[in-house]
Amino acid sequence: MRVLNISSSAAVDLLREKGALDVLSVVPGEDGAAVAPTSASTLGNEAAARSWVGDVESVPPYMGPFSVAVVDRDWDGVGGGGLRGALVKASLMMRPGGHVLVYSSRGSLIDRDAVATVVRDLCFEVVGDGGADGGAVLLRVPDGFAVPNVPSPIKMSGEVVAGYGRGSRKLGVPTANLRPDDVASETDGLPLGVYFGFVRLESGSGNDGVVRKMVMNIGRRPTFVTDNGPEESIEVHVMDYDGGDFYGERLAVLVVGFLRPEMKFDGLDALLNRIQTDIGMARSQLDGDRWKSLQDDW
Ligand code: RBF
Ligand code: MG
Repeated sequence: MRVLNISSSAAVDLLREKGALDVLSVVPGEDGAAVAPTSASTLGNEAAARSWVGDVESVPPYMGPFSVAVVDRDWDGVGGGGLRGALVKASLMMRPGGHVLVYSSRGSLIDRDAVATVVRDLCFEVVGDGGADGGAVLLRVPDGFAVPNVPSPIKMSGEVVAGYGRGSRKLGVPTANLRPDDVASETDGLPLGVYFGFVRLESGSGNDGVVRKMVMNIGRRPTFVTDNGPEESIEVHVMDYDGGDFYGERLAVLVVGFLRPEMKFDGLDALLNRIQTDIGMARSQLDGDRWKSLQDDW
């Protein structure tokens, strides 16, 4: 079990005593310093305690995924993005079924509703608080990254319309944009961000009856659009498909999981990199026991 410790090193001994194999502690300091092993092995096969010098937002994704994260809201390593920044970053590195414990080493109350608001657009459910005294709040990543707080899977169907810039094909991640009105009742209230599930053509000449895997972005594309955009777009990338576009046809979509909020990336490369990660995560979830059986049955 790999643990991300965003609190003082006092927690490390306890975590290892409780069986954590590998604890990565975020230690405030100059960003980007190499990971310093404090035990003989850093391979994850033996108990190891490592430190990342910098704040949590600079922890490289390859150091995860984590089953547990411990977040002291008052720890310097939480960084400039505050609790929100730390929880966004943690959410990008957690395994499904993993837990995040949020507490305050200064003994301040952690308000459950306030934390729920902070994580509203992250793949966490608030599963409890750390006691009646409000000392901590516990978050959980749903099994299979199931969409939190709404009954899922979510089935929707929409006509494919022209996107804004038709840029996604050039980017190497072609997307079919669903007409927002067609899916408004199903997407209403869902946070902006990246979802995954299955897709099939409902009609049209290219209808081969095949159900494919998909990732879907609901959002305003803040990496490219700065004026908040005219309208949310609902873009479906059909995985393992290199046929033509679907303009004018209808797609049936089954949304099963949610990966992350929509984010403003530092340029195209960073966005494309993350989209490849999204696709990889979606693929491994959709091939797993939890979702696979849905593929042919919806
Ligand atoms: N655009 C963003 O600005 N931020 C994102 O986090 C983001 N995530 C995406 C994830 C996926 C899986 C896909 C297919 C698209 C995403 N986009 C995102 C939209 C992307 O900017 C868009 O596809 C291109 O601008 C072409 O319209
Ligand atoms: Mg498109």
